[in-house]
Amino acid sequence: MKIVSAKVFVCSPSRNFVTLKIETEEGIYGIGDATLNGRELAVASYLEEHVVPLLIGKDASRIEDIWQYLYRGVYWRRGSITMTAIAAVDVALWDIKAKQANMPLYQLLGGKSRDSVRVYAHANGTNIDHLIDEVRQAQQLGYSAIRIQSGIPGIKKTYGVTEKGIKYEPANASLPEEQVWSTTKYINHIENVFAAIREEFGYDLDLLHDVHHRLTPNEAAQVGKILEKYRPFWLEDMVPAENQDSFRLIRSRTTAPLAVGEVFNSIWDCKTLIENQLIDYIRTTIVHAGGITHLRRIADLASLYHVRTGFHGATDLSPITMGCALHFDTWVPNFGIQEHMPHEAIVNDVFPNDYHFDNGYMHCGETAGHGVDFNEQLAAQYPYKPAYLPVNRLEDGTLWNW
Ligand code: GCO
Ligand code: MG
Repeated sequence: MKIVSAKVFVCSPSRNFVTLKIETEEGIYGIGDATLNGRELAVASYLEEHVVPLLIGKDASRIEDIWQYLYRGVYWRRGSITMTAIAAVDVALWDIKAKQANMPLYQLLGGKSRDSVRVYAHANGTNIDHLIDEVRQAQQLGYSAIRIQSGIPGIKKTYGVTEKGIKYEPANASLPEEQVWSTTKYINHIENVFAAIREEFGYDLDLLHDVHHRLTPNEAAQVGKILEKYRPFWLEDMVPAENQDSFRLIRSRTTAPLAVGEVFNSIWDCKTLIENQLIDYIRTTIVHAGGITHLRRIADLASLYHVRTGFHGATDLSPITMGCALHFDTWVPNFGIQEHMPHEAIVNDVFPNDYHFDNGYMHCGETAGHGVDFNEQLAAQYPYKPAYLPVNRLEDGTLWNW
């Protein structure tokens, strides 16, 4: 199973994606996602300049050894660029191994632990009435878990709230858009949002909410205390988590379940949080945290401490990551929930896949491999476009977390 070629593709069918294709002497190929929103070309260049030359001639079946070679063997460890590049290689190699075994990926991981994967939808309202409509629409599609985000009076643009009907995350052409944040306005409003949704829909629906790293630990504890009576399924990214100890303060003051980790890239980013049972859900993804090989270690560590998975699944992760996540979710014993934000039709044309949604659940397919392919010819019609996520400032102009 000698690797004879590894190629990197950057395309933009409605948004940017970086894709790695590894081919073996036997003609079996594997596909990996290497997309890091707003920093796409850094990963593409890391792969092209520093990883592809090391892969040629290596045995594609030695997934673990290649992982260690790219992690330990590089001296400069971790970081989102490195770990995304490693993930792309790892996923492509798992794809090859599963194709060689003529099995869907979940079989190689250990087989099914469940029949289908529960996913949560996004309901984004410019105001509470609009949010109620969005929640109702999601409920009608069969979702029983819905993330609720609402515009905040007095704040022009709020994270997660896009124009009506547009589900995908903003990544602006040209330079980053600057937005304004007020914690006071948010805290004054968020209880109204939960109260209104509970009043309208009752308590059968699981409600999730993403604070997107905006609060201090003490503010997060206040929000947890305010919202816990509305029984959220989780409160996500209440604070930035570089300082994992921040969660001790939040945890000691509220029973609201906590989710974190979409920006983590290694087991070291979540070790303290998991070992001290400071969180309930770990959101670290295959694409940004070293692939299946590394995420499996994180999930196993988490399982010792009653922490469940709740993988990031926004549309800036390509269908390759979604396909792999669904195989992983189908196997992983300590599964919690999976984020679902459907890709646009053109994205599914560029990345033909065999997974499907049905009534609040997703199902991975039975195709050998991870079940997602890449249409190079079609992708070539959508060249890369520079795009950035917004940045945030406080009302006095201080740069804040977006
Ligand atoms: C989520 C995330 C995303 C991120 C996006 C950044 O919970 O889905 O917060 O929406 O903002 O992935 O590129
Ligand atoms: Mg999030």
